[in-house]
Amino acid sequence: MRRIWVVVLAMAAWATGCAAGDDDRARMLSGTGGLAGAAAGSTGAGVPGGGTDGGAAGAAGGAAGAAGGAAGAAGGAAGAAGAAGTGVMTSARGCSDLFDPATLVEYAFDISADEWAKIDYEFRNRDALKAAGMDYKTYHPIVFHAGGETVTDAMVRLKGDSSWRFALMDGDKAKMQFVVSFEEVNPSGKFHGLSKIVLDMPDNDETFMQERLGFATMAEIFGLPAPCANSARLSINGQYYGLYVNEEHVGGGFIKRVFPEAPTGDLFAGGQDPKTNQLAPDWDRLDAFWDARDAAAMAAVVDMDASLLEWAAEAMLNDGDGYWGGGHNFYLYDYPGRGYRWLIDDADATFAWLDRSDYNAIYWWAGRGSKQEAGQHYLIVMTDPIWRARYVDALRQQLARWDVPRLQAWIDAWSAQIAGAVADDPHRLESLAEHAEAIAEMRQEVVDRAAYMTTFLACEDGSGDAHDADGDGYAWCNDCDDASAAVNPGAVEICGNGIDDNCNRYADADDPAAGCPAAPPPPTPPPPAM
Ligand SMILES: [Ca+2]
Ligand SMILES: [Ca+2]
Ligand SMILES: [Ca+2]
Ligand SMILES: [Ca+2]
Repeated sequence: MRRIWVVVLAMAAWATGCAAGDDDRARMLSGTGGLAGAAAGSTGAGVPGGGTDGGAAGAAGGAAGAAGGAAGAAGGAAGAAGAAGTGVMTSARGCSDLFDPATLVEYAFDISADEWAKIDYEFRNRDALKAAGMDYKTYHPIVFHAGGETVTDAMVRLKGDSSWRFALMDGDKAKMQFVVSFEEVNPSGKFHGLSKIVLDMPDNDETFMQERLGFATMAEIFGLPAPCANSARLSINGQYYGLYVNEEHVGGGFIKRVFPEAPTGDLFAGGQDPKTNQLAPDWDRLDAFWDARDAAAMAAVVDMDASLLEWAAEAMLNDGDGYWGGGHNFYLYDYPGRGYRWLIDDADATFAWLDRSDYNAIYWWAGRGSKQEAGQHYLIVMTDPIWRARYVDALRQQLARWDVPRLQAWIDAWSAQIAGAVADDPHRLESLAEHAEAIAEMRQEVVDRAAYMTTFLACEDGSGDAHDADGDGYAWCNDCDDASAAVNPGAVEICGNGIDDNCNRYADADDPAAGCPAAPPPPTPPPPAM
């Protein structure tokens, strides 16, 4: 139930943009939290044994402890990284052994009271710092432990965006999310082959593994690039702080792993912020990407086939907060010789997160009550008959890859693996009964989303139910509102009726193709009394 609450909050936050209300601001500025405490060395005891994932990485188990050894040579010198072994790579996907799915990783930070106070201040005053133009994600020194290994020159910073804002509403359950870096002090520093580790856990993931399952599905079910991930318990100054999805950072190292044959292209977060070739990305090419207004212009710079398979995979995940279902949260990689392709960014709003398995695979916004945008390039494809048909074909290909037993085996193994860490998590918001219910819903969604997509595709090719309830000539699968004959993808946008008449996500003046006059600006409020 709380998930619905969060969706409502998300809509409210979207509607007000970055301008938090006074109440929000006051709350976010309130005090600093506890936890400074003793700087004792730590790492919790016992690593609960993991189930197997049934996937390729199972063989990795046990390799981590061996550090040093033969594999260490592969990574070269890792600077002042203490006793850590480096360069250990396992799994068919080339994931670091730190992401072995059969292991529940144990991390610990030792951080001084002074540095903890600073990071806590940043956490609680994010919006104020941002508004003042100050960096609210600065790095702080820690001593980092992973199992029995120690890194003395690691740094940590906060991470998150909307998930951070929501966490601030959680009172003493507010959980920080982190990026751990091994390359701030020593630019070539690495730990188990990684320059950074991301610890992700938004407060609306009652399963504690949406992102982990989403990334694994993208990579191992669909064969698409996605960060390696498993789960990790984090202790801070000797106290258990919480459970996270332990995941690979997306940057140059990620690109080298997923595209070893073509690692030199530009990578942009959100299609804007360069993450590789940062000094000299091809801005002209990126301009051509954003200037595209039709499929021909788009296809001139985009790897269309790879991109459609990515979107179709996100549609299978029922991703409520990615590119397919929200127009944002994506990486764009300019694959040399093939063009831009979308890559998944976060996957923590997937599977049963939306509480409904039957959101339309094309008109995902229909009935969702969401303010999420539809992407410019997505709409180009969906309004072009040829490319739209190829997107539907991509859906067919991805549905054929869906593997219910394998996905459910992952859910079963991983939920058992993390059960103790969930129960003990001092920042857990939901009850254990709610957690169990969310896991059950996730398990069921694996079945239900595939069933929906099967029905959808049978409507698309006319082999199944293709009813047209409103009789406007567009079957339910091709109609954003099958209860209104005036609304369909062949209609003309009517200005001023508040309705997206032509099914391109935007109504009236918000529809760039409609030419409607802009709505008058809201009246200016009177100046405050002096
Ligand atoms: Ca219809
Ligand atoms: Ca209709
Ligand atoms: Ca309209
Ligand atoms: Ca419209």
